[in-house]
Amino acid sequence: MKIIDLRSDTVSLPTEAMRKAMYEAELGDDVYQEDPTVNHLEELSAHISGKEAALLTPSGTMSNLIAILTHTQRGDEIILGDEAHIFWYEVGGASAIGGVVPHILPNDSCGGISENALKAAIRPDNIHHPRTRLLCLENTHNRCGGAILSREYTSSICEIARQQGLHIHLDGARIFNAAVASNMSASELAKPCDSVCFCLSKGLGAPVGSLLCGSKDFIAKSRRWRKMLGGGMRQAGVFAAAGIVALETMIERLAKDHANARRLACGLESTPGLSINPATVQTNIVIFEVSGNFTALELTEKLSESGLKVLCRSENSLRMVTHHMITADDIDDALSLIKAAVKYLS
Ligand code: TLP
Repeated sequence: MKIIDLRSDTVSLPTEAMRKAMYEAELGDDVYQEDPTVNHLEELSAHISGKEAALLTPSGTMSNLIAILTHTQRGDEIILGDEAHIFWYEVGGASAIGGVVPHILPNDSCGGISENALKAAIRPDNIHHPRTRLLCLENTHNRCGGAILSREYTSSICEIARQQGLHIHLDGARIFNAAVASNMSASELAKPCDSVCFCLSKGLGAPVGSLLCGSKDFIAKSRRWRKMLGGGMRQAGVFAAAGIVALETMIERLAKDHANARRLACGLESTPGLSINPATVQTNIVIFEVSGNFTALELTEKLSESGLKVLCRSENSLRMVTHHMITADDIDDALSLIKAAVKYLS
């Protein structure tokens, strides 16, 4: 049976060029900063993100945690959206390990936080309050359906945060999707932020890795946190080599994933029993709702039996994510399977 896996872009496998680069990679001990391939990837990443330096970590989760640890002290407060990945899916590490207080503000459907809500949330200097220290943003925004934070929005919200002495971290796990879709460089989108991390192992198709980018001083401190968390790796050049190929060859093609996501959304819109507004699909994430007589879990299970893997988000909502292993024909096949499953369940 043909399997079409749309649960996430994290399921995408490395390309032939990546596998070859991994095999041939020049290696050393990266804890001594002697792995030439890691060093090259970090230099390239600093350049692409427009920051002074970069640090390779095993995952987006570790990059976000290290950023929070480096920007804050125990007892500080961080501000983030109520749909933020850091809030939902990172095991509460910021609180458990960093000892920070999350102050959650409502995300709008575009992944933003209102400027007035931010102004009201930043605490005055008072012995009773935690110190508000960090604003965390996310671009593209996962739980807001891959929405893009525009450069204008990011600049203006960061301006408010900065005036109040906050640092700003951008979870840019999918920043290149935002960059390609808005025809702008990742460095422009990340410019107003002190730090940004991006992932190699999502839409870019590499097997492992995330890069945390910021000033030289920030990255030097982050390197110590990475070691403490057990993220100091030895011959990490084995997978950094794939990351270099990812940055050199897999960014521009993300436009195809976005076109496939729109194709999927349009097909879903015309399926009775499902609801989605295709105009909200800006990048490679497609979130839709079931409005019929069945639950999202029932649809997920039915689709899985026919070889289509999707993610069940809640009782009535599902997610699909396009990536480099998914073609337009796969999208058409997926739509046929969905229409058949919906008919069966209705
Ligand atoms: N997101 C994963 C799951 O954790 C939900 C996915 O399948 O989308 N920031 C954002 C915005 C992310 O979407 C993710 C992964 C991460 C951070 C964490 O990255 P990893 O999985 O490398 O720790």
